[in-house]
Amino acid sequence: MALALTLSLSSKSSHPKIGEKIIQYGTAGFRTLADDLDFVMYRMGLLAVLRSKSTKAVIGIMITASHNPEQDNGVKLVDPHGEMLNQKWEELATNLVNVGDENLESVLLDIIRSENIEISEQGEVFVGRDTRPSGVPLLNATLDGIQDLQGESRDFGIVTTPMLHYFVDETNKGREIWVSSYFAKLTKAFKNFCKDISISGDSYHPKIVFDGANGVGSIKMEMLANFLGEEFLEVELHNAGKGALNFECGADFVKVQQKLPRGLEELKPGDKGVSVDGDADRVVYFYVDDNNVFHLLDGDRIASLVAGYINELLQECKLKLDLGVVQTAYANGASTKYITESLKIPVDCVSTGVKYLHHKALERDIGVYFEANGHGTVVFKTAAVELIQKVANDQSLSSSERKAAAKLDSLLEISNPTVGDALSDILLVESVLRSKNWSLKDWEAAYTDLPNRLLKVTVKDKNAVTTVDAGRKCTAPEGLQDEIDKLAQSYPSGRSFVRASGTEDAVRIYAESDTQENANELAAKVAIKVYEMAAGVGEAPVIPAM
Ligand code: G16
Repeated sequence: MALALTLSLSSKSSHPKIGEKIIQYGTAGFRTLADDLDFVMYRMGLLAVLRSKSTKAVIGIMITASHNPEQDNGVKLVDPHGEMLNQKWEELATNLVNVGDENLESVLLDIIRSENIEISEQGEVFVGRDTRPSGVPLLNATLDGIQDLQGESRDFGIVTTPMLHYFVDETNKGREIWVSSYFAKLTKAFKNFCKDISISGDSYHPKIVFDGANGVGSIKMEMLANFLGEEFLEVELHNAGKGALNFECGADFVKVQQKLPRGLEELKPGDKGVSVDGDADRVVYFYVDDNNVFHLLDGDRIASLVAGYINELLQECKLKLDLGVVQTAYANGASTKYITESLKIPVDCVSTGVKYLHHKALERDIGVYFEANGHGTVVFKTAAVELIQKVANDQSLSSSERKAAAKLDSLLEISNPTVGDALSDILLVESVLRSKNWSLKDWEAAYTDLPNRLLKVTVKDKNAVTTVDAGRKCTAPEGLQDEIDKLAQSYPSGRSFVRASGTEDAVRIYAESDTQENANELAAKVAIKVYEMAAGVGEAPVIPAM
């Protein structure tokens, strides 16, 4: 008879559960005040070892709260191909985190049994963290969890989230990795792409004015710039660590506030502004025109730029591959119209969260996915890349066909196929702009965004706000959707929806209309409805003066 399995968790008493509030594995893992996370990290260390044993592959743990304020922290688990954690395991994670200390062993044993895990199997976990000071104690809690189930760990220290995803994927593909191999891969592909393109005229400048959100993005961007050399891309670094993380800077601030980040107030007309978020998995571009008016080029713009260019290259090299774009409800209506009607590329709309976009995009030969907030990448099937490489090397084809295929091959090599990656996305955008000899103004000319506004409202319980249809229809509180519909219909080209954030304790409100004033007003009116019908807390939203 087999002996009953028992677990001895020697560090459990050092990481006691605190608080009674149920916490959920949200849009991108657990995220809350860093002070409340010690036991969560310990338990995620335990879970990651089980996931590793179950998949017989390396699993990643990224300690980050990304775009959230510095006092928050969080954890994102990375699956074997570098993708976000499998959804069934998200549920196991939520359950494991919410159970009392006295039941921890039995819940772990349930997972071992239900997932048929061979406990003697080796378990290996890669760990990385962003620059938050709370990252170090939380790392120690994570390592305790890994050790308590006899897992091996490899600590990469301060890295961007997409770097950790890349390391997990590469290792599981049997390739040796070290921190600089990431930069070497990106820069080699970018230099290859650039080799036959000469820069002339006044439109494209190989220079960016970079807002690092005072986080890991600035550290790694500096390294990338050193690898590249100024002739390929000059990087003027700002918000490189002296101020508070994400405070009035970074991609989320720039996208939501639609204004220049702190430290870049003096951006000159013609300069290319670029902001990343706290763990450098999102990026947005921006500039000011001669009248000092701010212009934003967000994730929707990146999707249309990159997908449009890939389409052109496919036509030039006469390859018929299935190319598609994936967006969410936050995508500007004008971008979706432009991609489907002008570029003639199919667009799918899925729920918010890179995990949903990524899997949808994988259904295509080449899938370009971006959330409006600047989170996205390009994914592709191995067979598609092999076909592209075959064309690039086929001497019987014309030189223009071969060149287009070689460019496409380099472009796909620049992209991070595991998850949205701000640094790789910057090189993707720079590749396309360089190839087209475009300024940001040229890029922006493709279509005109519908004016839009994002707001958030804090409510007593954000889970009381539920949605269906990729977050576009609100099912509770009862009657809220009817109110939103009535309001949206009363504005020209009005569109609005609300959903509970999966990363912050808030309900997000999105509104679009024909003018910025109307979009602002519609968003505020919907925010007031949310506040009234979903038990808002704090100050009530107000309608801005016109
Ligand atoms: C995470 C997710 C993104 C999502 C964002 C906001 O980004 O990875 O896919 O768009 O949260 O989600 P929510 O609206 O649910 O708060 P990050 O960069 O914060 O990790």
